Amino acid sequence: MAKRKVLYEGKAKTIYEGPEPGTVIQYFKDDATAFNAQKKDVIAGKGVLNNRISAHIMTKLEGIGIPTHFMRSLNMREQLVREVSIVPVEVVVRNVAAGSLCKRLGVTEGTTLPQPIIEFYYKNDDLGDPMINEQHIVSFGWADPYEMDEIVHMAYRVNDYLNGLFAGIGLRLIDFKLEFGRLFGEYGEVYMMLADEISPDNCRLWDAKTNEKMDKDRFRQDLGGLVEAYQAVAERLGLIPKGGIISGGDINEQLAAGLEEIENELAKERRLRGVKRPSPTGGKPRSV
Ligand code: ADP
Ligand code: AIR
Ligand code: ASP
Repeated sequence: MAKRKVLYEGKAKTIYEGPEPGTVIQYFKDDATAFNAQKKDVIAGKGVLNNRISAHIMTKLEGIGIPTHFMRSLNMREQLVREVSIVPVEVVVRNVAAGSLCKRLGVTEGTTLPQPIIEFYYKNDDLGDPMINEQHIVSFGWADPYEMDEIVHMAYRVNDYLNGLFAGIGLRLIDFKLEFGRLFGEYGEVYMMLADEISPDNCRLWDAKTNEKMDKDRFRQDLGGLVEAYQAVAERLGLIPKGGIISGGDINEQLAAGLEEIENELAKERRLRGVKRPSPTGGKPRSV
């Protein structure tokens, strides 16, 4: 097979040139990083689980009308996605206080927030992803007020939907991070869509009964058992058989490979729909 061109080597994923113009391949690595890559490790099987979980969640979100970059699963570690121009803003939605919110404001971890809180961070590793607000985003041209309206609207919808999805499998959605990207249409029109991944690498998920952490905090806080926790999430979502597909760092490749078809059956429908999407809302921009 011809060697594929690497377009971008990230901390947790590699982006390869896709088979057709306008597409790229997301390859999920086993690398885990935290605190702006000051802490690093390789955790066998993490990439396989995140690939599957993210494919599933993106498919579900498409199903409720949220445009996403996801097209279809290719194999255990890869998915075909639409190539987008990433908005350099990390959108964090919080339901319960944890992580940097607690550090910054002295709030006790686990405090339920009276309403979901949206935060923005400038996606820039050299600067350590500093927190920003909508005025920074608009002033520096990272997104315009109409796009911010769309982004905020989608972020709330994703939060509502995912809260229900996870509650249904005994998990509390504490917080999560989203990335959005622009797809340029034939006539210069712009479609804003959800990109990157949604997985326990960028969501905090606690067991509803025990409050056990089932996300990347297991790595950040040296709690151990990361793959077991991610497997339990995938298992509860019905994506892998009971007992899991990874044990002692070994991946049951045959079992893992056979699972792709589930997502792809759903993806067929999506391919028919193509990239044409309703044009962005023409509503008034939010005052910023
Ligand atoms: P990081 O850049 O923080 O190291 P990753 O290792 O997850 O993160 O790398 C994946 C990169 O690909 C991210 O920078 C993300 O913004 C970018 N990306 C995600 N989805 C798409 C897409 N559909 N098209 C182009 N780039 C994307
Ligand atoms: N996140 C933010 N930057 C990278 C990631 N993965 C996610 C975390 C957490 C949420 O955003 O995984 O779910 C908030 O992170 P923090 O560190 O600001 O509390
Ligand atoms: N992945 C990011 C990093 O490497 C942030 C994090 O998840 O903590 O720093």
